[in-house]
Amino acid sequence: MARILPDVSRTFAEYLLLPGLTRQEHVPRNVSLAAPMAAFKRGDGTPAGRFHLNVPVVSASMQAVSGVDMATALARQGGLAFVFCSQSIEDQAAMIARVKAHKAGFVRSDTTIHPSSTLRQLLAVQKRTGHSTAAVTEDGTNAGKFLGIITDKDFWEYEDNLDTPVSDHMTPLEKVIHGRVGISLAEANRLLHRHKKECLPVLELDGRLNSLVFKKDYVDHMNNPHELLDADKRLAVGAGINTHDYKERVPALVAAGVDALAFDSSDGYSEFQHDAALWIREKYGDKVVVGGGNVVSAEGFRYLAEDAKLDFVKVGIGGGSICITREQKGIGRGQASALMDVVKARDELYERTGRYVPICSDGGLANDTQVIIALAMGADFVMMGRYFAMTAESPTPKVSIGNRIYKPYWGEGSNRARNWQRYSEDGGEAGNGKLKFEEGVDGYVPVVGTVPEVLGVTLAKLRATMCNLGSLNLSEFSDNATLTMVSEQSIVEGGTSNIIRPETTFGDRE
Ligand code: MZP
Repeated sequence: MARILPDVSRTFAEYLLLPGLTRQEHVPRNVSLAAPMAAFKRGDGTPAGRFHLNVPVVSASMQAVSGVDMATALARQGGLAFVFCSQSIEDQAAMIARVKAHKAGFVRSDTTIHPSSTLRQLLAVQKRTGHSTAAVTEDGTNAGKFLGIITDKDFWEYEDNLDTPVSDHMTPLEKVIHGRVGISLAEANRLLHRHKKECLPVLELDGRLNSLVFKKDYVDHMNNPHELLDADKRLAVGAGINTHDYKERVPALVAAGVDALAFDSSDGYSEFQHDAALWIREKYGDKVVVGGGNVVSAEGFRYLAEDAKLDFVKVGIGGGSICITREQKGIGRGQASALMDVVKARDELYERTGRYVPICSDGGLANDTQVIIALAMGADFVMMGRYFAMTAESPTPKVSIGNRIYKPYWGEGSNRARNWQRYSEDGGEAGNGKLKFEEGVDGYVPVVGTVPEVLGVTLAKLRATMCNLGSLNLSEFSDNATLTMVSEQSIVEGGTSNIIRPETTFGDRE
């Protein structure tokens, strides 16, 4: 006979936190939002493990969410994007490589030109790369003998003869302030500062170009102190993967420099995911972080965390804003109930074996409060789709509808995404390329700002709540958390009452 769980499926909106004692030291500037993302053994280095996020937020592996701009913007804030896998292996690996090209400090020049090329040709290269500074080398490659530098300030596109050679306009080597290979980043930045320059070429001993150091990267770094970088000071990036083509996809992503992988599946409690996870672990050991899911039960978590040896496990089925899995297939569980069950299983696994496997609450987070509640309930970090689809950095075009600006947002299980792999673990029915039924819908979300703007607000609220609970880090936060269930009437009481709000009157609130 079927087993019926005694508890009702609960959502985040049904809970509130009770404040704890706030001491003098509990102020936002003292709060750390670092969150573990890779499994670690008790006593292994820092509690954050071998790979950690600087803020507990990642973006969903979805076509309408995580492209190159999102990955760059989010890593700069300390989080991580999972570049979508519902595209060819080559295209996904190229996106990863583009994010990794953003190296803080020494960068390989991607805008290089031959001295006899014309200004017109230079403009075409600058347009393609989006960079205004070009290194001029003897053979036109980024490792050729360095001859000089040319930027958009060296000529006027509408005044100068665009058929004249670059060599007529460039600043030649003898006038270029440059460094030699081996110079430290601090010294390179000092040279830029002292000589009031924007770019410092670093040359090999034989005069070939090694790399460039830019003032704007230094400024960027100072403005983004939480930037998530790899050991080579490149921005960190994640990628979604599936259980069908992982033997080809994962090697391409690892070669492109990916830091973390996550199986993108609505139901990850499967032998397909288990076998794929072990294959990756066997081949790459601890070199790359591998997460999986999604699950909604302690059993599902234990299977992926213990048997499949995954680094983190995503929790949530059917809660996503564009998701109709629960309606279509009758599977799923309230996000809060699923999370609490899995948190218990994670803590029990840690007690029993000393292995800590972080969990990610994925989908259905409708506002900042719910992000805070999920972290208080014990999620190590959260994954969001809609939240990021609404930002300037999501890969979709803006659309004007009525008097507002929107962006399209669609599920990976929708016909539009045609992501048949994700919704057919056995490669059967839907695996023939035709979706028999959809698990996701296609819609629009309002544009609300840039990633730094919206995330800045969410994290400010999170830090403030952590202080209310007397916590300086996320693990203290969930240890200190006392939650209460709320009645419908107390939710009404928590909103504004008996006043007129101009936004409501003018009808421009959601
Ligand atoms: P949300 O943040 O938009 O509410 O939810 C995003 C999450 O929904 C994703 O991380 C993924 O787990 C899930 N998702 C993506 N596509 C679908 C679908 O088409 C879906 N059903 O459920």
